[in-house]
Amino acid sequence: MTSNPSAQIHGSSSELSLDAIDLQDRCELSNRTGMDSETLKRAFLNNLFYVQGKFPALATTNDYYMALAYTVRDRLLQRWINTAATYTELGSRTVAYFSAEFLMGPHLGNNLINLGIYDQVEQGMAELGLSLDELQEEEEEPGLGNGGLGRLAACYLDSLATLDIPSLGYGIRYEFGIFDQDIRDGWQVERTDKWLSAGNPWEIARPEWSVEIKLGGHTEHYTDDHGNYRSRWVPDQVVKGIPYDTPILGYQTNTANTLRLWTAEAPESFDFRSFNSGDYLGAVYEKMISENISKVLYPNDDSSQGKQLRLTQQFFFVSCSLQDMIRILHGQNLPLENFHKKFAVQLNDTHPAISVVELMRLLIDHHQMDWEQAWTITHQTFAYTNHTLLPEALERWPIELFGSLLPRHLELIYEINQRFLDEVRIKFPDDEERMIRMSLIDESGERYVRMAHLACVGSHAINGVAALHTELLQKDVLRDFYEMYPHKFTNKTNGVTPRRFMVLSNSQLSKLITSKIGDSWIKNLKELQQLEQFVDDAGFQVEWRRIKQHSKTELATYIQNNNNITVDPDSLFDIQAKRFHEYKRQHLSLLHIVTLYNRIKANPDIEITPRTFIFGGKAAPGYFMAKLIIKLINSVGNVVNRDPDVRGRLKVVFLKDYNVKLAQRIYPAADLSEQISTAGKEASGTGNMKFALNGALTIGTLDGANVEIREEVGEENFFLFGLTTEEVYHKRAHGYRSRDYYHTNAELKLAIDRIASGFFSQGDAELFRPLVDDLLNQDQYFLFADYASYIACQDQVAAVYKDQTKWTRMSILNAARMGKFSSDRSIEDYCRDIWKVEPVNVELRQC
Ligand code: F58
Repeated sequence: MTSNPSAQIHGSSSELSLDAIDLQDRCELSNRTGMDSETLKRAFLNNLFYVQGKFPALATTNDYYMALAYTVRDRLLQRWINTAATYTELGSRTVAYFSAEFLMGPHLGNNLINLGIYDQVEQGMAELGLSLDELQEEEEEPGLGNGGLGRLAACYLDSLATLDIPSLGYGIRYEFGIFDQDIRDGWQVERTDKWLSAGNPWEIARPEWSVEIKLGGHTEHYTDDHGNYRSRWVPDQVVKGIPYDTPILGYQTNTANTLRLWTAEAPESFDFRSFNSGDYLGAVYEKMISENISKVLYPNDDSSQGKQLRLTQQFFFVSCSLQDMIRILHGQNLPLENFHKKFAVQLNDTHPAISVVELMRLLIDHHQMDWEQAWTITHQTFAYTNHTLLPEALERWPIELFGSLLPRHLELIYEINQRFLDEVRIKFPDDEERMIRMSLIDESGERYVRMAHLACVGSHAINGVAALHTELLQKDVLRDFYEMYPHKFTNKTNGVTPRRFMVLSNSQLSKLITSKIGDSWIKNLKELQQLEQFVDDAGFQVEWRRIKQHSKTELATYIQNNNNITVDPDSLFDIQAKRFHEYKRQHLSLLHIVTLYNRIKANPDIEITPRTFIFGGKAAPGYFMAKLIIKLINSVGNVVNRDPDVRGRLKVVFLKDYNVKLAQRIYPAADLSEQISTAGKEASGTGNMKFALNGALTIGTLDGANVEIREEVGEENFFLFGLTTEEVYHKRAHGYRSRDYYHTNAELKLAIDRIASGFFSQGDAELFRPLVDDLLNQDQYFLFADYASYIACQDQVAAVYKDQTKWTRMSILNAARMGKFSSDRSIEDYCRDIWKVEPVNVELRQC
């Protein structure tokens, strides 16, 4: 085993002569590692001078932010290098989390919390006349994800490090992340997210570990020296993958794991070829094409199928990562046969599923392994997490496109498929229909490669992300695979990190909790249960309420500054923050708003609980209906917020550009969390967990993790409404007619008629017609069927809110009973049941 301390991240076996650093040098390191307020300040000013090249009089806020970020990074580096050294020496079994998205959110605050120096740094900055809050605002967040799936990956990295599990996150370093959202005239407008333009102090490029990726071309067949028939891939394009590493520090531990993201570049040799032949522009063009690969994150339209660049991105990062892992294996002098012993790879949905084939190709074509052994290693390596129940969201690639980009992989898929279908035939003889359904190739019309099938066949474990979701996968979406391989299926209910979504974002509530039960809940969220003993303690209730009120006031100020809308912090803050999608039913909440408005218009003196409805979220740029719903929210807001009859009792706010930063402001300020998807559509949801952890009550359907949240907090502390999944299936099967509900529910009819009439669109009765027509004629997400139950439930919410003691009690119980939903618990489940990996203790060995 090498003693190179950085070999797991550096992967080289050459000796680094740390011993040559003499004692004095080592102690000078303390300027870069010391954690007391004085040392931190000194280091900060040093970085301002030597890294930013500024003295205070000329420094901008960004200079200060950068200087602080480097000060923090220095402290991370010491832990990072020690962690890598430890893993390398021990040859530790390592989790590789493969994900096309990592929605990390800003790093500064989180790193300060995990290092345990937040308060010192805040004080130190204040002494220098700087506000830590302002410096944190300066950070451009890396928005390298669309929503829940990408954020889950980020929470899991935090928990992996906190639990001292050796792990690497592998993904793509998109130059442009999820678009920035503007609102113009009520419509969503997208802007490019240039998150790297001011530089990224958290990453380190590692060009020395670049790898080459082949694309396109054709295959050739030949007989090798041992007389074996073999295939060789002759690509027509080669690109270079360059890794950029970001340290991921755990909470109160020395473990700092690595997030390794790949950037695509043209290999120099390609430039040269064109350049030498005088084709300078050709060379530059080549470079441009190559660099496109990691240029932009795909927004999640459901129609992302058939986009060549997306398949290229997937293959690119998977191939880079697998080659990198083989390099690490070799660097630790481990044989390739041990690949699955060294690494457990988790496939975050099907986006990295091509890795099943790529690992087979690397083992067989590059390392001359025989098929059986390669297959054993491959399927022992991978495990697959499914995140969706929407059939239209299951990835498939047209064979033509697939074969033109990855000709060798298509051959291997045919071979895998043939062997797999032989197995199916043996287990289920004479069941041709089943073979057609299960095949890796969809041949019902145009031919496609089915990525979910590939992931199921190539993995030893398959999981859903909430109990109901896993059950529905087994019964419905992946039923044939469950019947074939029941032992592969497990549930792994999602979780969220309490470090970012409590300690950092709700420091006052966190401090109150810690003052009562100590701080071990931060690493062991189940301990929150001890709060139950204070649920009837009047003093505790007052404090709990005061903190909620404080967060609401802060959000009210934000709304005033950003939307120029005055909202009352005493009103009920009713919040729905998530991606816009019809199945999530933001428009069901809109029907509630319009209903309340209609009640006021019919009787302006009606007794009503004042509410502020807050929405946040992005719609995929090509998703017309989702964008129309955003427009409708803003249109309804324009009318309701100004109508004197309303007397400020209802306010509707759309917060633009919902991202991790904004989410951290929103969760602490919520009274009511809207989790109102059609039952059977939301795989899990994780916002639902973050809201409840911060003391919001949930109004929700029996969907995704709502079911388990309700089980935990108690049905008396959860506002339940709506059809169950079974009822939805039943209605669909027996001819659902939304119009019947419209005709029989007067309030629903009035709400729809108001929207249809052009009342909210300055008389334009055409604007919202697509939405209204869809609801009246189709309503595939059953808004009308759930409307009455939703409104009745909301009336109950309003009544309970009037009793602030009761509400506060419910709020405390919600937070106290959220222990299950820590991502630490999720990760422990994965480690035990799927990855079979143990924690590794890291000692700090340098100054
Ligand atoms: C989400 N999926 C689920 N997909 O919708 C949510 O219920 C779950 O809690 C979460 O995963 C974590 O398990 C999701 O966010 C995407 O954003 C895809 C990105 C790539 C294109 C297709 C959508």
